[in-house]
Amino acid sequence: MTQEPTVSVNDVAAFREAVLRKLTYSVGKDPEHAFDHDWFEAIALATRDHVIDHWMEHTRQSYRGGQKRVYYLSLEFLIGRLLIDSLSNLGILDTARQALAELDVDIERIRALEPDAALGNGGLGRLAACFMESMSTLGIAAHGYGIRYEHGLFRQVIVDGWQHEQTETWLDFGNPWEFERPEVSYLIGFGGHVTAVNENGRQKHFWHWAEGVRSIAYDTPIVGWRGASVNTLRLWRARAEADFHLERFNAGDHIGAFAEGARAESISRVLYPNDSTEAGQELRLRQEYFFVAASLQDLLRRHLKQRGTLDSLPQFASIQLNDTHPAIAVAELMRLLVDVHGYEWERAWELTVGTLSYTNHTLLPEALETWPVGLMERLLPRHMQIIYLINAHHIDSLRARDNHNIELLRSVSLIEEDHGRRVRMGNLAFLGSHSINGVSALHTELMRKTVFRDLYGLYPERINNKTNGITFRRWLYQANPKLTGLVVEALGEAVLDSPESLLRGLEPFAEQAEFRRRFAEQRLENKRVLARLIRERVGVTVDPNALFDVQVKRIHEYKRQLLNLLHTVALYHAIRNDPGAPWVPRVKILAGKAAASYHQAKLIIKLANDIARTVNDDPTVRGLLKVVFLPNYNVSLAEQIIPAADLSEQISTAGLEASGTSNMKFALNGALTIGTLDGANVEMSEQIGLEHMFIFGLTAQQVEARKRAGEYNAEAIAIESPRLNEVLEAIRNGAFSSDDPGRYTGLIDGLKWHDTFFVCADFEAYWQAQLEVEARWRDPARWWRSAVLNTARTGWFSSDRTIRQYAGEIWKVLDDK
Ligand code: 26V
Repeated sequence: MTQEPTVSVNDVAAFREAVLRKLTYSVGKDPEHAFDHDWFEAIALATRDHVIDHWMEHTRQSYRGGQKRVYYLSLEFLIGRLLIDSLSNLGILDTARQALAELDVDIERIRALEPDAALGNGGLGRLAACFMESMSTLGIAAHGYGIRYEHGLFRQVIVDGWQHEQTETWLDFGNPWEFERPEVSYLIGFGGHVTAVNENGRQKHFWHWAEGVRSIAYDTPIVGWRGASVNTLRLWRARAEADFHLERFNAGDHIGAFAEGARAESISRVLYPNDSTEAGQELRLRQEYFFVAASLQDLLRRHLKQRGTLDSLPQFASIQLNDTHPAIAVAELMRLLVDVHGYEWERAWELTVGTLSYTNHTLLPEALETWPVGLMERLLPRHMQIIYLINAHHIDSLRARDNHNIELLRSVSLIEEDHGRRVRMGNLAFLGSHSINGVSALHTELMRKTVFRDLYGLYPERINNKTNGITFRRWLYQANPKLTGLVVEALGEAVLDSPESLLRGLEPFAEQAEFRRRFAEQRLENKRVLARLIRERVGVTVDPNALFDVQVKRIHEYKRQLLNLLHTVALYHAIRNDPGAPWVPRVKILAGKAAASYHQAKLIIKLANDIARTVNDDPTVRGLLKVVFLPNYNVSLAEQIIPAADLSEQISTAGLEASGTSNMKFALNGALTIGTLDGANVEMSEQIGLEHMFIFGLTAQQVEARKRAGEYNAEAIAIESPRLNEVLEAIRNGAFSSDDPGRYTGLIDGLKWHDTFFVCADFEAYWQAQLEVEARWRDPARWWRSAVLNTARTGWFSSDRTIRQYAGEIWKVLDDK
């Protein structure tokens, strides 16, 4: 094998040659006959070579240095595209751009060819991806562990206004970033039974599982900023132990011979929606156990190889559980320590709790995972025994503390007795972890008061807050090169390395008219690009000078896209009633996917599209209001929308959005937020200043008080507000659905009878806040001053800050980070 020369940062010729070599020898094409996709592959492979150099060096270093390792266990990693990310973090984006230009290849066209790695649903998965990048940037020795889904989150197509789901096939052309590691493979058991034997006076348990599934590792290197270090994201694929049953095949059962294999491999076939209550139960549990078991075996093997004993596990390994999806790790680690490595129960428990920590990402009761005891017993019989034993120790220790409060015992138990017996994964994760964190100050406070109130009473020192963050490399430098250029021009290159502290330096520029003009100008250019995309994708022409009012996120009732739509209709009515008034031209942009089984969310998408059609076609509106629903929201689309937004909609019912992370992305890019005091919006308002945001509506406390009082009557509110009433009646009576006038009767009646998410309660306040938005927009000096200050004051929301806090306070790695 020939050693290929590596390219230094400015070596355009070397990069060009490297790409040509990859095109010829790895892709097998000559430049004249290469398709764009061939170029993509050649460029990705040439880029990957650089990554590998850093990767190997870093891996060697971390072994040599004996650093403590962090393991981030997550069922989701919403990575998006990696080409520009890698080039940019390696510092060779300009080099590559120039080299490709010399080859007559437009990097922007090639960039768009890369499929999104959509191995996540939304914020939770994207957070995991941002964290991976920050851990590499900070030089923390970390491994991400998850599943290499063949099909990521579905592709959303809109037909006649309705969402349809198509399978996502991101691997169709292969994946140039990953390395298959067939030699890194574990056999994962399911089902069967447990026997116990007495060995030297000690019970030893043997799990005779009935079905074995092979896990195969696929590694993707994740490069930090300026190539600081490179960590590994290890994703597992499920493979049948034997391809097919030869005897059955020979006996003529040509389909049945493959059935078992198909069942095994279905584990890594498709990502589950995280926001649907109707998820197929058994396969999901199999996914959870599969990736946890493979990951734990892998990391214990690494630890043993390096340290020779598991006694030092908590000292040299930290395992972060991303929500309860990997919570079975508590029982699996106990099983490995006790049954396989021969530890005494108490010692194993110490090691387990010392190593594991857990992040909670939602308080919604319907989202808290529980598994039927019967299913657990059938699929993971030994784990069920272990869970019972953990529970028994736990309850005994409470009784020993003289606690006989039945209500308390019931609430902190691992087993829920009320709705058929179920295992509570949240309680299991809590008990088995030394740290439990929420993802914003408000969310953590509510965690202490609600879901974990009683466990918090028992272990108050365990709960802590780690407010989410975002990686600025992707969400500012790569997504918004124009704004980045302006910021660098103002503050110097150093701001790219330390935006957390240096971005604040932008504050004085907010007072300069010339800077504000240029700030507005870069936004306008981004808006022109988005306007073109909108025309291409949905055939709607929008004016880039209009206010771009954006709500992009998963469609869920608690996120209240409906409130946004009610405002849209109210504005539409107001314009129609007084077409000559000096209206602020506005484009409402919405995007987001609904879980396939979530009918109400799908109906909201249909309503958005119905409203869009009616408003956009209405000549009396004269383009003052346009409504756009952009299909198939994903990371790449977010990267195009967010830098072009003027107004960011963060309008969840207070108390229900754990943090939100798009709120941070918008503010960093200089959009102003209209939002409730929910999740991280609260801390954003502390950093940015209330006067540079549009905060409205009930607080979490007020929502709670109203719920408790039980006297909230949405219909009465609607009757008192002629504006709201008119909107509701119009939608209800088919003003936007003449083809099916009854389409929204149920939706609107439902809102009046049990407005679970307080849409009507917040409507007037929202309308007023939107009036303030318009007033500010009419005064460009004020608007752009606020916009600049939003960018200047969002530094704290860097995921580097978040990761530094995890590293210092939970993982205890590298105190100097
Ligand atoms: C799950 C479910 C399942 C049942 C139906 C309703 C429902 C609603 C939401 C979810 C998602 C749970 C976990 C999650 O994705 N949380 C998100 O995590 C982000 C990163 O911490 C955070 O910014 C978001 O606020 C939070 O919703």
